[in-house]
Amino acid sequence: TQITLIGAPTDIGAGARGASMGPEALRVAGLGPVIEAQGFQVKDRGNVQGPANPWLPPVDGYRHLEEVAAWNQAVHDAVHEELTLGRLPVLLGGDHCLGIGSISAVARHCRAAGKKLRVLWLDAHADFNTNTLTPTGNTHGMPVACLCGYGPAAITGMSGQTPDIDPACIRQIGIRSVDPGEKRLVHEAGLEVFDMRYLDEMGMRATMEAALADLDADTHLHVSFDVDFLDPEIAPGVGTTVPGGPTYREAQLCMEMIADTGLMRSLDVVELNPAFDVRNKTAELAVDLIESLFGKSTLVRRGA
Ligand code: DIR
Ligand code: MN
Ligand code: MN
Ligand code: MN
Repeated sequence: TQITLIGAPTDIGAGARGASMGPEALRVAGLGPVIEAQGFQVKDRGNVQGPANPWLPPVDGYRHLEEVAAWNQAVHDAVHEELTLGRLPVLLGGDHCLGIGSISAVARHCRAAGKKLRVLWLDAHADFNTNTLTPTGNTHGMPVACLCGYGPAAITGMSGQTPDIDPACIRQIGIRSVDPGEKRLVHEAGLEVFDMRYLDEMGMRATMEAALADLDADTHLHVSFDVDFLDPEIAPGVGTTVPGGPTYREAQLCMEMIADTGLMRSLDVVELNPAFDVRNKTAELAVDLIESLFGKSTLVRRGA
């Protein structure tokens, strides 16, 4: 498999400025060479372009909807092109609103190729807000809802069909911050959420076994990795920290179990915010975890 890095330097959907510096911080932390060292060919196609962040208050419950749509279209086009060429796209965000463009492209590709889709959403947040439920108007809190058909026309149905994905294909892991209205909609849509309480009670191994159950060779596995998934003690470089996330070892196990499936075909790395980081350590941690996601393990392991 060839890997393509796609930068999307924007914080258009976020509540703090600075995620626009994420792609370069990941490159500086050595992302390309680290994936290459796992035996892959890596191409960095540089950054997609989009409008500046006007930093305005919400209109009709959305901040910067027009600009958010433009960034997502650029991401959608780039991700879809790489999938069509048979490559594995790695989206370097940028904030998590870009999951709309990325995953709608994956959904479009899977539909055309007759492949099943499983989306792993690693995040502190459910990202299932709508313009009426959101406390902030920030679209990085809305991508999962938009992909499931709860959103404005500009950023729903980008795959050519609404909803872009069936909520049943999503597994959310690490969730510990859900707004009150958002919580109702999560239950109504029937999202499968492995929240931090589930992780505390069952452990990361049983959680990942459940989240990765019923995959087959025909499944396209997409991983959407919001860096705020990680505990802020180890990953301070994000705009919206929530205490009580997975530890370093738990996160490593999560990534290694995904790698063991051999089914990951696309990846988002989002919400890294160098303005909040300490000597780029969160970027370095993200790269270390991505190394495991692409198959690095301490020793050769047999069986499952
Ligand atoms: C919050 C924060 N639920 C919102 N969401 C974040 O603004 O909708 N998502 N930070 O990653
Ligand atoms: Mn998120
Ligand atoms: Mn988050
Ligand atoms: Mn590693």
